[in-house]
Amino acid sequence: MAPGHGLGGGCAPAFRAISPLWLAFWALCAAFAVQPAVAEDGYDLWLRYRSLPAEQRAIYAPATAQLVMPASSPTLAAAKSELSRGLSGLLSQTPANVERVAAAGAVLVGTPQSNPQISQLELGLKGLSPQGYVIRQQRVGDHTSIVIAANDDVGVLYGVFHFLRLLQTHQPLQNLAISESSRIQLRMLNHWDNLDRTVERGYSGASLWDWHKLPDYLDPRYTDYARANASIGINATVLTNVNANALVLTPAYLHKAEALAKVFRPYGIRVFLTARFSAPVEIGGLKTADPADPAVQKWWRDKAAEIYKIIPDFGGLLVKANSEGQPGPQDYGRNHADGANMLADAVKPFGGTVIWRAFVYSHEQPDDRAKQAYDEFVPLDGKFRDNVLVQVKNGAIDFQPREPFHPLFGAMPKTPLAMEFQITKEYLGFATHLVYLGSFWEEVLRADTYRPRKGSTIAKILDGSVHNYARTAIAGVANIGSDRNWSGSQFDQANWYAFGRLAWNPTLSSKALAEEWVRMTFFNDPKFVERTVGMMMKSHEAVVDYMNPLGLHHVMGRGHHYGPAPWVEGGPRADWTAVYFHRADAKGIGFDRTKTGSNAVAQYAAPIAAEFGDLKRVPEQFLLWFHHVPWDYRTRSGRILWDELVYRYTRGVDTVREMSQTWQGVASQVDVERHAEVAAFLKIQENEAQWWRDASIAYFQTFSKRPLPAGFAPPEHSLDYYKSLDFPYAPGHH
Ligand code: GCW
Repeated sequence: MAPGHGLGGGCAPAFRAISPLWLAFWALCAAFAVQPAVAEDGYDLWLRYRSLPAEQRAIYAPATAQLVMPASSPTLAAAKSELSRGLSGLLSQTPANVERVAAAGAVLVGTPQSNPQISQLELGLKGLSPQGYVIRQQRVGDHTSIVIAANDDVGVLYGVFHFLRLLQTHQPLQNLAISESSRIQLRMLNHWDNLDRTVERGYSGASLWDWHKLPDYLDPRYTDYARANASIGINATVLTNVNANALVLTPAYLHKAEALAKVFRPYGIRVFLTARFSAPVEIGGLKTADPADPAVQKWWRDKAAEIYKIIPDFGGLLVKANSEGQPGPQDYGRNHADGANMLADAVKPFGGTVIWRAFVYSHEQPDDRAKQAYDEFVPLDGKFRDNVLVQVKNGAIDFQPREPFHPLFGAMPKTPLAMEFQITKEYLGFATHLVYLGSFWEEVLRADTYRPRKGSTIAKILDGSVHNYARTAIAGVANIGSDRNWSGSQFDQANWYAFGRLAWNPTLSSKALAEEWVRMTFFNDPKFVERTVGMMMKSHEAVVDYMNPLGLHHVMGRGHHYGPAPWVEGGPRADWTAVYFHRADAKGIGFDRTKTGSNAVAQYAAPIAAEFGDLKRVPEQFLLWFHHVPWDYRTRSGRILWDELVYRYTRGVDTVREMSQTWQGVASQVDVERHAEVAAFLKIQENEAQWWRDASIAYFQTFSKRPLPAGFAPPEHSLDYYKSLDFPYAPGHH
């Protein structure tokens, strides 16, 4: 039986069609006590150290027979235990510990301080970033050894994970000469986890943080969470929701956070918390939270001192202020810089950072919501303290299936800007739609802002090279919860994985990352990898097609954001409706953001503004994002707009169907448990893609008044039917 495969995966697939034979074969397997492998529920993530095929073991085992790795710190001990765990799982051997390199086949691991052998080698450690590392195969004395070395212990841990990845993905060890430096300093997860263990926009169970049992009970999952994050280079975690609860800053909760920080520390992960701007009133007994008030400033200074006494390496505070009802400095006539700077001054003596979110749109502001963050923040450039970062979502609206990059990137040269991606799939079908986000993030990271000149990609802005930012950061809104598979679905693990790897190096290829992940998480067979990665790589385009083709956006169900609802109108504010964004009428559809409309295009650098603002040149994927286009407008395919919309909606559904078939086709190469879960979810996705297509077509047809192009099936139900669907208990909505 293939290693790591359940019984169903191991028995010959050809028999499956012929059921009596299949049954007989199965019985035979059972009779010979072929044990199903450990239940494959996805818990192990990509750190799945199942025994490698004999061929690989024959290569790797001799090369790793001995381990020279003093473990003089908790981080080195964690690294050593991971290496032993990995090697014993992958190679069924635990290397012997040796003091000196006694024979061929040694792995030397450590820093020059922790391992005397490393201090004697010329390894090129000087040029590494903090937490960077090298992995080399080289002569040490008379022997060829593998050296995993770094300047700091966390770098060693990262090097160990990288080395294990090489084995997991069957890479050659000959002449290894890897030198890895991170491009971005703070690589963080943002948990939108509440103190009652609900998770805002969470689709993978309850919060991992069991606040009630903390600090005394430490769920072993906390350690596995830290291992998984360290394996992809994540070095910071914000434990709590940006829609913050001030209670997390009270002593009882700070001690709970301390307990988590202790678990994470050896893995190089620093803990951050969210700060509710009105905390001085809510838990401090003050009458105001005005940042200009000395008593308020003192309260935050004292609070910072208290936090750092409990958690000495506390990372800092993440703040959502004056956005969607959260309190903030504007409540007192102050601006975002006033608010951020007050907190920055409080944490500064302790080396803390304030991360201030730019996801703001005012309550009164009647202007295009897409313009508001830029309008509020650009005038504040240069006004923030040097320990403040401004965190900007990838697009100007809100994590839509596809958005053009946020115009703030490149527009604040004197303020370090951090990226906020959303790993949890709030607008992408939740956990049951297979959508690999790596390709979308790559699209955003490679986008050229032209600020101040051509070649200033988002990746280069984030890594600080364009504007010489002293601080750099990237955040992903986590998709992790208490579900056994962590992320709500097997394939959603790939998004956590790709986020971490891109945070380490935003120029990596999303396809290469998908390949790594598939090999580690499932199986190394080249055909399997090709098919599975192929399915992942078309998944983002598919969801855009069936939900939001041609630049449509914000047409989902109200509140919970589940399913199509382009008819949403009315309610508390226009920019929480769908009609505000698609603007369909008898003439056409789309939001005019050119000079004849809201002129949001003008927030981009001139060459981009010219491209997006020109109906003839705008990339078609953003057509209706920037233009209101007549129904009979001829698109690049030659089809008129209405037909093109129908074509794309339909193509999205067809792609999901193909994905489902691909997955059926690899059934024999995947353990039954995970295969069945993915297959069932793909079926849900196929039905929901059809629903998105049909409901959208039924609705927009009431404006276009055009027939469907020949050969395209009409919606299955009436528009009234789709409108009548109601989901009061859709997950993730609090
Ligand atoms: O995407 C929207 C979500 C809110 C979220 C907000 C934000 C945390 O619907 O649930 O609140 O963005 O990013 O602040």
